[in-house]
Amino acid sequence: MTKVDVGKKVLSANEAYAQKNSQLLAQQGKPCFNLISSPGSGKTTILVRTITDLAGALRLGVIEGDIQTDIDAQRIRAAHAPAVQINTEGACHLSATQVHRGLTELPLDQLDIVLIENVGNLVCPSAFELGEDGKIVVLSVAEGDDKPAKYPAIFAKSKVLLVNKIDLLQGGLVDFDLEHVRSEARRLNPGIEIFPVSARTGAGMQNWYDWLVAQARRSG
Ligand SMILES: Nc1nc2c(ncn2[C@@H]2O[C@H](COP(=O)(O)OP(=O)(O)OP(=O)(O)O)[C@@H](O)[C@H]2O)c(=O)[nH]1
Ligand SMILES: [Mg+2]
Repeated sequence: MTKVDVGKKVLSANEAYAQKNSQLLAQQGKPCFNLISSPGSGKTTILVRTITDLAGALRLGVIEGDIQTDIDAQRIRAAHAPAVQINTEGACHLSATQVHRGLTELPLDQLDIVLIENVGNLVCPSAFELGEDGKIVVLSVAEGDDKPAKYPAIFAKSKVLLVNKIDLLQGGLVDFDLEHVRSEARRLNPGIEIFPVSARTGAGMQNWYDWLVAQARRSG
């Protein structure tokens, strides 16, 4: 009986498209980052504030991944940036094939940088390369400071950790030890950049903007 390694084949198809995406982005000189987090950590709020605050300085385009609805793409378009919504219809992560479609639908020649908001999930998206230049993990303080230890893969693979909702730390509304998260994330990934931010108040966001602008300059 012939054995078919289905798992390997699926992964290979994804890898082939990831390579295509990476080549397309390199040809066009556009950096691309993949935002990954649990549902509700604030990915779309961060993107909307970033688009608004960097208007005139950096042109962002967004590929939105959700199981259903185009709510997030609508929020991006309301901030006056182009967005392509992809519905995975149940899948817990975006595939490189879906991202390829997103890249062909975005007006790449009018953009400085492409950001992908992956499906809200701290586990599956970390296993699928999309052809991006790097992953960005978002952890909100309401989720607890044990998350790097419990979900190490995404913290180990990401270029940047955005610790969001730091406004909630005031008044002791949540128990969250930022220094513990810093040391755990650095234990898993010594090179990771860590930016504590509040997409609600804007606190700390300038550090993230400086990093993003530097990535675009490097590619431009
Ligand atoms: N207090 C506070 N709330 C925030 C902050 N950022 C986002 N939120 C709130 O958190 C909730 C979820 O935010 P979203 O931006 O939709 O989160 P998301 O990660 O895009 O969610 P999914 O796309 O469903 O995975 C919303 O009610 C936001 O207003 C923040 O910095 N501080
Ligand atoms: Mg979202």
